[in-house]
Amino acid sequence: MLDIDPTGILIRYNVKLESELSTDEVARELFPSDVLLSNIVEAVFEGDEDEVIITLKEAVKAGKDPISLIDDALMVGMDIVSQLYDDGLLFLPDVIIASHAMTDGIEYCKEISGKTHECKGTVVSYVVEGDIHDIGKKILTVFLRSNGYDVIDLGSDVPIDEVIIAVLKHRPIMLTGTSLMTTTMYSFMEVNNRLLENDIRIPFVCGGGAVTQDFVMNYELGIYCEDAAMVPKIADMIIKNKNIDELREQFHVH
Ligand code: B12
Repeated sequence: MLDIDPTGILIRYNVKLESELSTDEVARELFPSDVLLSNIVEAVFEGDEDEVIITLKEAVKAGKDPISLIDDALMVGMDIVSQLYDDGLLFLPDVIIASHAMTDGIEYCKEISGKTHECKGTVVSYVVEGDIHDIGKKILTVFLRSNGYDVIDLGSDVPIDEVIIAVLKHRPIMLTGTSLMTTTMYSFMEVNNRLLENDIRIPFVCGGGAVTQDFVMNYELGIYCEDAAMVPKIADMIIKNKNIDELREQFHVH
């Protein structure tokens, strides 16, 4: 018989056992100090769709801007879930439930934002084929719409042909693409080439977890941006006739 202490093996493979705090306690340490925001964050963390709307309503009633709540609360909640998932403290079903609560929250904020509907320009947005991660893209469309842009949202897992057809049909000022998986992001290059074949030279703004600036620099129309909240600012520059080189100069990290 080998003299092995089994508790040592369990500790190596069970992250929970390594932490003195429970998962809830770890999460709570990451909640914001503002009670109104913290309540929303908690509701996303718990994946409680009803509570997300209740807490959002309370925050808006207290004077918080619904669009800011996306960044300041809903995304904070989802980031905590992502972090704890990456750390092995939460599991895929927890992430799915939280993402549904987050999506309901985004829809609510969009509905009640009541921001201007002047149309500054049309944008086509999509998530690459094979990829269903659409929360970032949903946030992006809310930011663009609340800044006066019409968004043709093609959804997620969108084949290249559909993207090209939509661009030819709607003639947007820019195209945005989201990819969260290293396996799916390569289709951005194909979209870039198909746009050029059709003589369409619009900025193709790409982002999402898997995407990097170095990768996006490989294709002619590509503009990289880490944060969805920056995309309306890019659009504002496009309608001021900034070209792709100027946009890269302004928005890329040098
Ligand atoms: C939520 C989530 C899911 C949910 C998706 C729900 C949904 N409707 O989106 C579910 C549970 C369904 C899921 C499934 C899977 N997932 Co998942 N998922 C995540 C998780 C935990 C969080 C992603 C998220 O929504 N974050 C919150 C949003 C707000 O962030 P975001 O999308 O990154 O968007 C921000 C920026 O990237 C940016 N942005 C986004 N889009 C754009 C676009 C533009 C133009 C710009 C400028 C900016 C921008 O702005 C946003 C904020 O400002 C990540 C882990 C992580 N840490 O990211 C894994 C992760 C993305 N998933 C992963 C994997 C592997 C999968 C699965 C294959 C798991 C499986 N074994 O089945 C499947 C894939 C199914 C498929 N075919 O797509 C991997 C991808 C690994 C890789 N690099 O390739 C990750 C990184 C987890 C990991 N560490 O392994 N997932």
